[in-house]
Amino acid sequence: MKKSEVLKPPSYCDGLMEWAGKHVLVTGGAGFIGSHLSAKLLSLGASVTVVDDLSAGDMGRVPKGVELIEGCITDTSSLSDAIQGSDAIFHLAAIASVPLCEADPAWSDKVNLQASLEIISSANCPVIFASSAAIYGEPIEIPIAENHPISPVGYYGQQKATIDANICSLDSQSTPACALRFFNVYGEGQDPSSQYSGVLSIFIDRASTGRQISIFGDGEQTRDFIHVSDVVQALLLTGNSLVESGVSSPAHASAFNICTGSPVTLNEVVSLISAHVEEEISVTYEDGRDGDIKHSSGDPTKLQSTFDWKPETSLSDGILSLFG
Ligand code: UD2
Repeated sequence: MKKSEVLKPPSYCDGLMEWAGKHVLVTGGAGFIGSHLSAKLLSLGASVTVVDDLSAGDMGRVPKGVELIEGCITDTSSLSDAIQGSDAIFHLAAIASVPLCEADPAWSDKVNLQASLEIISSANCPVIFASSAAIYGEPIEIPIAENHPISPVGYYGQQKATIDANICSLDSQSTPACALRFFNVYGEGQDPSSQYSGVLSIFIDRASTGRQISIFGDGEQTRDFIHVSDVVQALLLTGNSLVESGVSSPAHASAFNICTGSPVTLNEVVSLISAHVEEEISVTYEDGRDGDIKHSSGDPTKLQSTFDWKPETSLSDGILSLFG
């Protein structure tokens, strides 16, 4: 099959039935996205192993029935059995906090860069890598398509960009792999406790407990919020294609934006949230955050046209579910 041909998921079970009986390794599986993915894989009949050092993940989020290897991905020797015994690896583990990477670039280099390279090179099964919209930096064109220049600001984005580029340059002799460039992922289980948590989880947590919301800047910055269930679906569709077709998959050596293409401003987010709280939300406007990108809006066409994926959860439904 040529890369340009549309790959429709089988109609019998939204393209996901193939996971039954497969051994799947999820790095970072105790984290926000990884725990949703692990639960879904388990429900599809996969045998799931999670590796997580619980530095940001939470053991309580690892679903029952999943094997947990508690340790850091930098300890690749103790991971080798899990890597070699897998039919697919979803590599989500990372120091996901931009400021933490800035504070300790040597450590984030080890975790986000060196360990990722090691996992990809030692795997003998497909690897689906969690890349990030951070690799684009301040966009020069909106919406951002995958061929937008790569110009990350800071270590986190640079490290993600290096792995992403490494995957995109793989050839037909290499491990099947793809990079999914996540935009602003939100949903149940996202920790609101730090100022660098996802803005939606912070705003909902504060608004629902009658506390003030701080907007950094004028609130007119835009973000492309994507619900975690749509992210999981994208991971499974691309992973499934790599497992089925290996290096012939249209996902191999390719990167895909994971976004909705429908950005909203933070002021609009506050207005959507206000529909679910009785009292008026108290909002203060503070200085903009250093290094903040003004507009972030992705173009999801490539994933849509290659895998017939589309985001199913609108922002208003996603926010509603967080109040449920
Ligand atoms: C996201 C990713 C980050 C990196 C970056 C790349 C998250 C949580 N972070 O950062 O890892 O990939 O994209 O561009 O997905 N804000 C407020 N008030 C608050 C908290 C945030 O106004 O209490 C603003 C913040 O200044 C920013 C917007 O909300 O303008 C979104 O902030 P974020 O931290 O949720 O995500 P972002 O896009 O900065």
